[in-house]
Formats: sequence, structure tokens, C-alpha cells
Amino acid sequence: MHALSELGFGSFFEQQLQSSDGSHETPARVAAEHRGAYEVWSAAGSGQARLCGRLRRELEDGSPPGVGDWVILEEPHDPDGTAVIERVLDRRTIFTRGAAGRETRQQVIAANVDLVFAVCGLDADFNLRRIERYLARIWASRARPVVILNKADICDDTGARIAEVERHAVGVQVHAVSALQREGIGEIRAEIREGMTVALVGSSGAGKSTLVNALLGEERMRTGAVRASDGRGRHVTTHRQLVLLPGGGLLLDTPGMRELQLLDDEGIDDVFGEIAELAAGCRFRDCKHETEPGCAVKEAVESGSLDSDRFEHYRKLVREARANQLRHDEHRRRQAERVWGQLSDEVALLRKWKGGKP
Ligand SMILES: Nc1nc2c(ncn2[C@@H]2O[C@H](COP(=O)(O)OP(=O)(O)OP(=O)(O)O)[C@@H](O)[C@H]2O)c(=O)[nH]1
Ligand SMILES: [Mg+2]
Ligand SMILES: [Zn+2]
Repeated sequence: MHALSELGFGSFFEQQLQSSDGSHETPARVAAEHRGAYEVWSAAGSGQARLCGRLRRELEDGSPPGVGDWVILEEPHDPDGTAVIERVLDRRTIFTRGAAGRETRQQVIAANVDLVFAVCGLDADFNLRRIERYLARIWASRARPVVILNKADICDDTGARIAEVERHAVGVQVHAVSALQREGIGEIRAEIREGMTVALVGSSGAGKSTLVNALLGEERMRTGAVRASDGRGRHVTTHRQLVLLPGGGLLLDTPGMRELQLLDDEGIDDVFGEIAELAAGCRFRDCKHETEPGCAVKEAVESGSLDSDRFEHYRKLVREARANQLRHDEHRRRQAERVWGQLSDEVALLRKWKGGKP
């Protein structure tokens, strides 16, 4: 059994309890989810839970709870011991998967996380653009990002890599470790305090689960070798799982995601702070830094005070974000039209039916 504070409960969630003393509500944290079956942790211990019918209907078009969410359990439990989730508390931070394909329901990857370790291998996995994309999404989630460069044991120029990432991730801690050899682990353990939740994200094979094991001090998570041909992971971890760290703190291991889409341009300015600052000096407030006159960003590139590579990365990410947002908006518009279409069919039917009555 654990105190709620050890599980990450704090004033933000406490304020959302309805009874003044909270005595009739049982808050619990979602530790794992398997196709609608939840593993929840409360002050009473861990158990299984499912959504109540009303909540399931209400959330049909929204985001069902994900790992890390705080929920309220109904009392008493089902006869078979399964608890019933009646409410999801507002999230302090939320990290979702990009609006993949036709999906408009946001899949919650991690909720109420304080810190996100963006794990990147110092092998073929190393990719600055991907790190920037992760950082933008993490800033947008309102959690704090930390970059973990893993597999330092097989990299000859770790120092140069660290410097490269630091140049592109201003204001972000960058750590190089070897999860396998257990090197540099103390440094990142020191980032995690009691009650803090830390999610690990990154490509399959980057070594997230190996790192979780290193932090736990035991081989609890399954890990698997990367493909020799291209160094890609084999998607060993298949579900998100919260684990308690001995000595305080929680870790959330996640399945690898190679492609992480930007949903909108939120977070990009946090990654490219110096460009956002320059943009304040552009003549036009909505300057796209393309062909507009009086563009302070282009001037900085021309004078060499802003790295042109960096500007290119920025432009590509902004373009990508805009394209995704347009696609997403278009999809929502179509969906709304479909709902209206159905509704007007029903109204027509109702009229006909009424018309037939005296
Ligand atoms: N050389 C070296 N190999 C490592 C290190 N960390 C992890 N590996 C290896 O990389 C492979 C993938 O590690 P995992 O921990 O399974 O990777 P993951 O990020 O959890 O991958 P998914 O669960 O598929 O998303 C395994 O063979 C690990 O032994 C490291 O620091 N150095
Ligand atoms: Mg894994
Ligand atoms: Zn401009």
C-alpha cells in the first residue's frame, strides 16, 4: 500500500474532489490499460477497473483515460472485485499520439507526467530532427523534457553529440548514459523526486526499457535486440506501464514510436526560442519568414547570427505542423457534416412520421 502522494497525487487533483473532505471518493491512478481494462492504484492497493457505462458513452468522441490519469472509483466495487471508474480528473499535463490517419479520438500516451525523458540511441537511431520534434511535443504537453542519449558505450564521439544536441535544445538537460552498462544512471536518477512521474519516449530499440531496469535495479521490463540490418527495434514493449521506483518517483515505460507527428505549432517556439525572439522584430506580426519585407529572422540568417540549418529545421517543422493541422481540421469538418447529415435524415423521418398521424 502507498500513500496517494507517493503515487503523484497533489493539490491540483485534491481540489477536484467534490466532497469537502474527500472521504466518499476514492481517487486512483491508472497504471496500465489493456483494451479498456484498467489496472488502477489507490491508497487501498492495486486492482482492476473498467469505465462506467455513462462515462464510456460520454468519452466516445473524446479521450478515454490513459496511463497516468487520476480517476474516481465508484463504491462499492463490482461483485467480481472490478472497480468502476466514474470520473476522470482534469489532467495537469497530457501527451497524446498524433492524429494518426482518420483517428480523431486523441490517444493518451501519458497523462499527468512531470518529466519526459526523450531517449535516443547514440547509434543509427540518432536524429536531431526527431529529437526536436519530440521536444516540441513534450513542451506542448506542459511536461518538462530531458534528452537522454543512450548507448554511450558504443559511440566514439559522445562529447560531440552532446554538444550538438545542446546547441539545438536550448534550456534542456542533456544526459549521455549507457543503460546496458549502468553508466550515468545516478545522474538521471537525481532528476526524479518522490511523487514525480517520468515518462520515457523514443524509437523502438532506443533502450527505454533497459533504462527503466537500470533505474529499478532489476530486470523487470522485457527488452530485445535491435535488427542487425538497420538497427531498428522490434517493438518489444507493447503497452504503457507505470512502475514505482524504490526510493520514490514513478516511471512510465512506453512502446517505441518512430514517427511522432506534430499536431499544431504548439511547442515549436519553445524549441526554437531564439527564432521566436527574433520574430518579435519582424515588421509584420504574422510574418512567416519567407518573402516578407523587414523580416528580422531572414536578416539574422543572412548576417550569420542565426544558423541557417537551424532555420531550415524550424521551417520544416512549422510546415509539417500546419499541414497536419489542416488535415485534422478538414477531417473534423467532414465528421461534423456527417453528423449533421444523419441528424437531418432523422428530422425528415420524424416529420414524415408525424405527417402520417392525425
Ligand atoms: N550497447 C548498448 N545497448 C543497449 C543499451 N541500452 C539498451 N541496449 C540494447 O538495445 C536493445 C533495445 O533495448 P530496449 O530496452 O528493449 O529498447 P526499447 O526502447 O525499450 O524498445 P521498444 O520496447 O521496442 O520500444 C537491447 O538489445 C538492449 O540490450 C546501451 O546502453 N548500450
Ligand atoms: Mg521497451
Ligand atoms: Zn519574419
